[in-house]
Amino acid sequence: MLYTRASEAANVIAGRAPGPIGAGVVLGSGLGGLADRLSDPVAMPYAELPHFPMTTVAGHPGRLLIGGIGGLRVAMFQGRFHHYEGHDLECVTFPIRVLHRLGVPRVILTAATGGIRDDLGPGSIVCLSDHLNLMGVSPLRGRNDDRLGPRFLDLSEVYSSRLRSLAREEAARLGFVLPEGVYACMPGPNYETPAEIRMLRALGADVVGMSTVPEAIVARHSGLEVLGLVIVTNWAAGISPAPLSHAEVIEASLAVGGRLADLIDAVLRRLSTEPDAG
Ligand code: GMP
Repeated sequence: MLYTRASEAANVIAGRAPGPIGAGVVLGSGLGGLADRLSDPVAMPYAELPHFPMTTVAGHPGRLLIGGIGGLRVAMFQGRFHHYEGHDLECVTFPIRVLHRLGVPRVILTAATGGIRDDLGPGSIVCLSDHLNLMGVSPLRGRNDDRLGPRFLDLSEVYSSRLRSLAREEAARLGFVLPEGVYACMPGPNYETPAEIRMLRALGADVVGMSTVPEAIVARHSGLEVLGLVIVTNWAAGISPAPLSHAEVIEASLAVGGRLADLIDAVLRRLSTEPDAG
């Protein structure tokens, strides 16, 4: 049972790195470098944790790190699971269930995306305000375990307005404006056609990717606060004449990753000053 599996993984993690954890962070393609900022990290390869699937994507090494950032203990997932790898959405979102069983109150989701909106070109950092789940399935499909969350979940505010304004303030302090945008989640693994991107634009999407949304839904199901911070690594298909490639995505996210890392670092430090920091 999912509840039992998540609890077993959480118990092993808590045994190896005891103590309350104030935030989880899921690191997207090419963004693994943020983990270098953790003080006294304890690294746990997914292979050593019960019930964790294996990652198969370049740029996703596959381990959990627990360490400190400015007084806050943080759990960072370096390497995530995607639906397009063949994992079902229960596997994809398993790390979020584990955060819940560890008692972690909030999660920051990061990702590489294609830019659709005119002002969101490569190199932009975007704070998610909402999403379109176009995967054709919800990660909550199947029998509901009430210990994990409610059967029918309200998604009126997936991405916490409190965390969004906090992130905006910290970006301003770092000297840049943090735009907000709507993330369209496609199943992948192929990139979109130009016609699909025109469709997504008409539907109100600002950026497009193949992750984040299942995790955000499960985080809300688990009662976690969610912040989504994504990097635009490329213009979405058809906007520029250049063909899309994962090598370009990794290169671009490595180039901007430092600035996103600064922002997440600042947000975590700010959270560490809150009374419920953990
Ligand atoms: O390079 C592929 C990886 O980056 C996937 O994990 C996607 O989530 C993300 N990605 C970056 N750019 C794009 C894009 O233009 N479209 C889609 N669907 N995913 C993208």
